[in-house]
Amino acid sequence: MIAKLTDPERVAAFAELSAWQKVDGRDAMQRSFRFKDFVEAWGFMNRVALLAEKQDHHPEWSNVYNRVEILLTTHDCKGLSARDVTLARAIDALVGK
Ligand code: HBI
Repeated sequence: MIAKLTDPERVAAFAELSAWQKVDGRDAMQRSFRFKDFVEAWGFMNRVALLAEKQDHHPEWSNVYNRVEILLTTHDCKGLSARDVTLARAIDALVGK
């Protein structure tokens, strides 16, 4: 069973991952992305999908044309865990933060 982030870990995570926001009513983190067009957005989603598979940790996400919304939380512990931080870091690296 993966552990939920402690409060200090959560504070540190949001400080580091400054492009990610808290989610009202959920122990989760979310980030919005906007790309040149749908093909760029789709390519990004494909790369995130491969990261998620490699990490065995999957986002809750949506796409409208050139926009992608990603929400990360860990189902197993019903909140934010180190897996979310790891995936968020990897996603940020795809877009150069
Ligand atoms: N993705 N976000 C998220 N949370 C999980 O708990 C999770 C997952 N992907 C796969 C996964 N767990 C597996 O370890 C099984 O628990 C399904």
